[in-house]
Amino acid sequence: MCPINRSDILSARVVKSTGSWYEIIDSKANTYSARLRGKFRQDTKEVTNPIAVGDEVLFEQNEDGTAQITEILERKNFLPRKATHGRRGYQILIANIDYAIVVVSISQPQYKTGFIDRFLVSCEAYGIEPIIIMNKWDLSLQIPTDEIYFHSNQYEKLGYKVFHTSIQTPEILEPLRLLIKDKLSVFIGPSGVGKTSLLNLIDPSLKEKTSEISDYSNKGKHTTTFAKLVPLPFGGYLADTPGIREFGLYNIQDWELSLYFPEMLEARTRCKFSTCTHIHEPSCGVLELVDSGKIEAFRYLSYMNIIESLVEP
Ligand SMILES: Nc1nc2c(ncn2[C@@H]2O[C@H](COP(=O)(O)OP(=O)(O)OP(=O)(O)O)[C@@H](O)[C@H]2O)c(=O)[nH]1
Ligand SMILES: [Mg+2]
Ligand SMILES: [Zn+2]
Repeated sequence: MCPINRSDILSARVVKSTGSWYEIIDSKANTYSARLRGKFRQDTKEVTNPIAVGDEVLFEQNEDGTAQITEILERKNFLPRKATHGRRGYQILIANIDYAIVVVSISQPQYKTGFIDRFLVSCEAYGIEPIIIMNKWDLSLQIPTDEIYFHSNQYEKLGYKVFHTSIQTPEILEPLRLLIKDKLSVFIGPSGVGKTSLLNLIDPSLKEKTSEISDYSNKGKHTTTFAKLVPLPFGGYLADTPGIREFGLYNIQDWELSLYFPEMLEARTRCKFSTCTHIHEPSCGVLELVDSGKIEAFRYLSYMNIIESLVEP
């Protein structure tokens, strides 16, 4: 047997996954096509993909220039989503995220706070810092904006960063650029809101394909088909993801959900029952704040919708 020479073991970041092949980039910016070493064992059956985009891995080079992934380094966090094709368990959408950026548009299509709130809860639950981008701000001249400003202010009050952007005024992207420099960030949001357009503005060398919005439905067509990490020219990685409709919330009990609503954290300590779900229980600290208007009705509505969805058949 030949002993392993430590200098042969290299580390890299997984930037793309296409089934059994992975694209990995090492610290010297070399790109390799890599496969998982044959005897690689998966720890948990609940996860349908053993390696995810964003993973840091150790690899060995093959003579033909490809690579073999030998080990996955511990993940700092990851964003799961329900397994596709009727499979059980979940899929890791992306791992080791510094910022999960939810991109929505103020119009065409108009954002839903329910979507934003579900995203925020997922981030809180999985230890990921969320950021909100409200895009297509140029359209604010054509629509009433009171409610949009109201929501935007509420999210800021809760401690979330909110950016108002438009691809027509690229200079307003500068603070966002500074924030994501040297970080691993991911764009998540419904189809047609401008994720790929923003990505192309942040790194013009990309020229990723954007979609046309279908006029009649304002729903937007689906263009981006898989998550992929793009190295940024100023340092860091940014991932564009396909239009995502739902986030996974796994192993979360109903009474835990309020832990992921910052405005409920203090109030929930005043509930009579430690497993209070803040829906029908007597002497509930959260319901008191809902009644007095200190917890916004739209947030509580999201809370109730999410709690209902946690109850799996
Ligand atoms: N008015 C306006 N239109 C925008 C803006 N940003 C993007 N769009 C348009 O919105 C449409 C959809 O943009 P994309 O970047 O493809 O949207 P996406 O979020 O990547 O969509 P998927 O890849 O399907 O998830 C395109 O026609 C863009 O030109 C903006 O700030 N203002
Ligand atoms: Mg796209
Ligand atoms: Zn309660």
